[in-house]
Amino acid sequence: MGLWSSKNPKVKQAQILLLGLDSAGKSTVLYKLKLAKDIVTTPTIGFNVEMIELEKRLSFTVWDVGGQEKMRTVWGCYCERISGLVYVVDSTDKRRLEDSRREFEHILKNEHIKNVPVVLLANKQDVPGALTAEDITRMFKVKKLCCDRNWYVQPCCALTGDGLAEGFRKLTEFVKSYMKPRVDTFAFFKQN
Ligand SMILES: Nc1nc2c(ncn2[C@@H]2O[C@H](COP(=O)(O)OP(=O)(O)O)[C@@H](O)[C@H]2O)c(=O)[nH]1
Ligand SMILES: [Mg+2]
Repeated sequence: MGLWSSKNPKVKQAQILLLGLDSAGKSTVLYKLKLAKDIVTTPTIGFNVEMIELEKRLSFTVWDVGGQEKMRTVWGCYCERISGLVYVVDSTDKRRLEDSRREFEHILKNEHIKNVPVVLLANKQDVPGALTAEDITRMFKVKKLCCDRNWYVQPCCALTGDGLAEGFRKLTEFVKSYMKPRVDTFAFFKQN
């Protein structure tokens, strides 16, 4: 669900959930977007949260929740009030691809994120032999799993930032259309 920012009513705020297995590159994505520079990440214990303004009237609060096995059990707790899901896949980690796919399928079943738009980031495209975005789309059965929502699979390299702007541009477009009817409903209740 979208919320109005208390600081400036003209700036809409959307909660974005950033998920994926540990070491997929979530924190690298977050800090590349936030700081536009390389940082050395350490495994995320718990979560990181950052506000990111990619355009003037829309601000994202991005929740980067740890991807270790024990943290995956609490992913569902972060799903309330989410307007967008970014799921990061390590396109080189073929051994754990099925684990990642299973977790992806599981999180999509959470009732709070029904219809919430999804951008999958096929990360680590700089590594030779990485699976392509098309491979990931097929292997994750994205068309089938996301038939009830807007979705997009973006190849990227979080280290250099290649592909991140495109992926988050798509997310912005989806989030705007996801929030619109909810904002209209809110306005209706205020008037009546
Ligand atoms: N080659 C390569 N390594 C990456 C990329 N993105 C992240 N990494 C590395 O993958 C490791 C895990 O990244 P991190 O962001 O901590 O993953 P997280 O556990 O999902 O938050 C780190 O050593 C990163 O430098 C990428 O696009 N290409
Ligand atoms: Mg992390």
